[in-house]
Amino acid sequence: MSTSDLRADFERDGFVSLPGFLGPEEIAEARENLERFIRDVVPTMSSTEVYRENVNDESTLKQLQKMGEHDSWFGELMRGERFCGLAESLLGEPARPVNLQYFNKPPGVGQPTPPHQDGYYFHLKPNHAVTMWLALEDVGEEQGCVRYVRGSNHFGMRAHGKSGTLGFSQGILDFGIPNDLENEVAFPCKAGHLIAHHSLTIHRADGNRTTERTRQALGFVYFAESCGEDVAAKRAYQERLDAELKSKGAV
Ligand SMILES: O=C(O)CCC(=O)C(=O)O
Repeated sequence: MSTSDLRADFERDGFVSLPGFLGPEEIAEARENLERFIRDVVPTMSSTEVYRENVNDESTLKQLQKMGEHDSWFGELMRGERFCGLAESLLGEPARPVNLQYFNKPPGVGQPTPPHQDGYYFHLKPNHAVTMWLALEDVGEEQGCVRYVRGSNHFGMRAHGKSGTLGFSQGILDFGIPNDLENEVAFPCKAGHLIAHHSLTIHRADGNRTTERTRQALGFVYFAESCGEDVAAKRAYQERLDAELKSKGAV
């Protein structure tokens, strides 16, 4: 698909889907580096950047933040032409790499991702950013694949409130109305499949209903260069959240 067709789809639907964006050898390399990162880098990270479903059980690792800042291999992946170039094509302007995250739903305990818009967390004006989600393994509906509400990027920011979900603290309070579920599209992905959504696109995922399969992915976040970021509001929000999680013993 040409870059202009891709961008037109992104603007119309609020998302695009690129099966086979990375090949099997590239995914194997990413998984090797992830293993190394979890073994060598995670022990050096702050507890507020490492989320586990059960704080005392390493096998329940669900989310990592800022991987590109902690490790040069992931830093280069996030800043490199392959991903950053795609972000710029989708946004229609130069883009700033902001975060590289790991998303897992461990078997048996992986919780649903509440419906949300990433822009609610980003504090941008205008809200023009993209998140790309790369499947590191085959992810079916039963493991909790990502679901996008088609066209929801055209209707601004919905009201969010506390979701009670570690890693996705805010969710859309009135999800379901008027046509959220009718317009929802599920994205089961094979390893290497990349899906990408705008910061105003509503999305969610079910929990992992399997007892033996993980649900591993990487999330790449890019802000359009023209966006202003309310850094003070973002920092204040993050500090409140970290304090709350620490006081509950969740991190
Ligand atoms: O992996 C998930 O369940 C959700 C990921 C997500 O919300 C995102 O990439 O913005």
